[in-house]
Amino acid sequence: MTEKKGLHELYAKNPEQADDLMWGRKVKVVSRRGFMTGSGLAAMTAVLGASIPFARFMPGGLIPAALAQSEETFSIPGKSGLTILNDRPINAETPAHLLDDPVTPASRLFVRNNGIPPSTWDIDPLEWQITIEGEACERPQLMTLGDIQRRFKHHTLQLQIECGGNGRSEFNPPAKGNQWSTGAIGCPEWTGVRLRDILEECGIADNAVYVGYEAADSHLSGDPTKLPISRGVPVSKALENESMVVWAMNGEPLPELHGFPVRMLCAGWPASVSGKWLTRILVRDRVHDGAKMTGQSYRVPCKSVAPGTAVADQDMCIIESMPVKSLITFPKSGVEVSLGKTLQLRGHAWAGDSRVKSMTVSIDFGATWKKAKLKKPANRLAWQHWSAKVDFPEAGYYEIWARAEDDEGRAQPMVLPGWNPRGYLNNACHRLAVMVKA
Ligand SMILES: Nc1nc2c(c(=O)[nH]1)N[C@H]1C(S)=C(S)[C@@H](COP(=O)(O)O)O[C@H]1N2
Ligand SMILES: [Mo]
Repeated sequence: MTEKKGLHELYAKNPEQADDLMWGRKVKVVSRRGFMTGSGLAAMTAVLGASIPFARFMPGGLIPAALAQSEETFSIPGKSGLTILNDRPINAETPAHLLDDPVTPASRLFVRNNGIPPSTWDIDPLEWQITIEGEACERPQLMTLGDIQRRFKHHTLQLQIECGGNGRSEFNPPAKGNQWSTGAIGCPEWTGVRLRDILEECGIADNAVYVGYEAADSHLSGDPTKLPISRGVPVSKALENESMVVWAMNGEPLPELHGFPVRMLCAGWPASVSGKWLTRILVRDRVHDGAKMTGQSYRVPCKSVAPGTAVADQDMCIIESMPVKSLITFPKSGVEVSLGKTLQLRGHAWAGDSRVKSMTVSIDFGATWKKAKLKKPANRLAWQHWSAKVDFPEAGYYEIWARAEDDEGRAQPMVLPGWNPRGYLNNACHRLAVMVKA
């Protein structure tokens, strides 16, 4: 991650917590013996690029001087090149050119935490417990992750997750919250079971309306009676083939920051519905009213408003499907091209619950558009890859604009879409700067 200040703040506030976040599952090892051992040490060694002969004397919560004093880009183990937006809780996004992979590797997936993640270094993932209950659950049950893996059919799907606030930084007047630019999106491959299979086992009563989650992370205030986030989806979305309870990402156990050992995944909707560190599934007889379901969270004005308008809670509607959007992931913005050379472009496009029907690019600020090649998704709710070639008529500064259109004829706006108080759903065209040299 690129921000050094973030690292120091993180350690100043809570060194042991920082160790846990930075180096993984070792915090309990540190507090018992006071020194670095185990996988945390392995992570630190990997980052330093050398073994630490006296690691047994190295106190927990110490920022290695090589990192603390270096002016070089610092990276959290398991993450590469992300930009830190906040360090308590940890929020980090991925620059567009680092999202070029067809399937997003763990090292390049954005992190969005609303609270403090649980310490899961010493758990047996198969013994992790999830209760399924709620007013509209006919046979409440407790299942371990082991039970879930044994009892239900496994599925592997590539599914996009995008934070509802992705693109927030461009809104004016600005909206509070993490100032995401374009990097709170990714599309890894997930393995787990269908949420529907679990719900059917438990019995969904006729009066079921919503399926909510609760999780093991803790509230920033430290108040144990408060949850940082507990959201959900209508039953119809929960029952879709692609709504899953997953334990693996790209064939590996979920990384800790992404919900180890198990999370929900309801792709195409704000990723806040995809609860990490899942402990409870609630079949509700009403719209779920957990933390960040009510008020103005993950809601936009039901009717569009002028920028800066204050909107009453009862006039705010829950965000469902995310809008059509795309990214140019190659080349990196700011690229220099020699006049006469064709520039190859590529990226991804996605459209919430819908499919992307066409992809176009412009080199003249949207005056004319050229069709890009667009691939089919790996499966429903996976992003689609596109590519295009462009030529430039003369030397100078250009912008490439990329615009996707979904199968219901909705295209990305060229400028900012509807302003809303919390700054959600910015799906404006991605722009890339190009300098053409004679
Ligand atoms: N338990 C829990 N689940 C959570 C969150 C959280 O803070 N706690 N954040 C949500 C939000 S707002 C987003 S955008 C996604 C981010 O997923 P990622 O960190 O794996 O990229 O997780 C969602 N699930
Ligand atoms: Mo989010």
